[in-house]
Amino acid sequence: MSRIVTVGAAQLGPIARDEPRASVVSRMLALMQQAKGHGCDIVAYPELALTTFFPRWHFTEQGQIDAFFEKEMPSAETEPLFAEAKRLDIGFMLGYAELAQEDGRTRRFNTSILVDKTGRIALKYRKVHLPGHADHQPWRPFQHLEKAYFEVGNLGFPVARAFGGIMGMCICNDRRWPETYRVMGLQGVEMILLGYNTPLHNPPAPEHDALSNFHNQLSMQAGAYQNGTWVVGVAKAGNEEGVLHIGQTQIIAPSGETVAMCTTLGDELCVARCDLDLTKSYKSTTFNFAVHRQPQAYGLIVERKGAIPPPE
Ligand code: CDT
Repeated sequence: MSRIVTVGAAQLGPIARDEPRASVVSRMLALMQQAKGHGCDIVAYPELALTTFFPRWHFTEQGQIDAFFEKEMPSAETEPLFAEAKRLDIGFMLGYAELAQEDGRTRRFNTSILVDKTGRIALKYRKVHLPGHADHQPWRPFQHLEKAYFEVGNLGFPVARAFGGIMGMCICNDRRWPETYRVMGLQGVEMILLGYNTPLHNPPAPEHDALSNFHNQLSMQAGAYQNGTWVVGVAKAGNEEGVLHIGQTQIIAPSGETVAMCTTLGDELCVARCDLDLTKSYKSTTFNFAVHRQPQAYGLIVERKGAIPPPE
């Protein structure tokens, strides 16, 4: 048996602060058309795909921040993505900054949506693991103010039946956390789509810089293997407003092996025919959770308050 979903991972090169959304959308449409040419069922874009990675700057005016957010989806500017995808009979995953009116107040999330081939939003996810800091830290060469500009996502890690399988999403820093994959793994996820903006330089820990690409691989390949799922990681890459970002957009099989990877730091598509049935041999043997997981024997140290003594 095989259940093939052909995926195009659509890496974007840098987006300038003053690049209009219409220009970014036309770059994305070009990649979507390429993906269709390769027979893709889905094209996946990076985190915050419509604008530059704005949390690198400290803004004091809320209006300046909100200019990077989408108040509706689709909007006049993003509708061409929905229209072209429907015309081409292709689905897509899109990351964007979401401004929502919810619980009687304005809320801001780092969000991604999975749109099926009919143009319906089949799944929505709001980033849980927000990296960086909430206060302006002038000592840094660039800021990482996600904790100031976004709330922690309030949707959990949902999965949905779409494209003939069980699909999930996460966003950037989420990929470094085993909980991300395991929560979806426990729901039977077969493909996780994720976008990222990862600076090569980590100001609080420059000793990690030389390992940025390795840590990217390590996290996603481990997440795929340990949960028997496909993982599709899509970068916004290159030198964006003076900050270098890693590329390595890639598609990873449930074996943990990378089967396709971009080789540039610009707009580039890599494609793989992903057989969702390849998840089965992992989910039914080594990582058969029902048989081998021992949750009753975990919980203890991490959940018992005070189990880890404070430092002397
Ligand atoms: N966008 C985002 O989440 N970036 C973070 C930077 C963290 S620095 C280690 C990431 O995890 O790639």
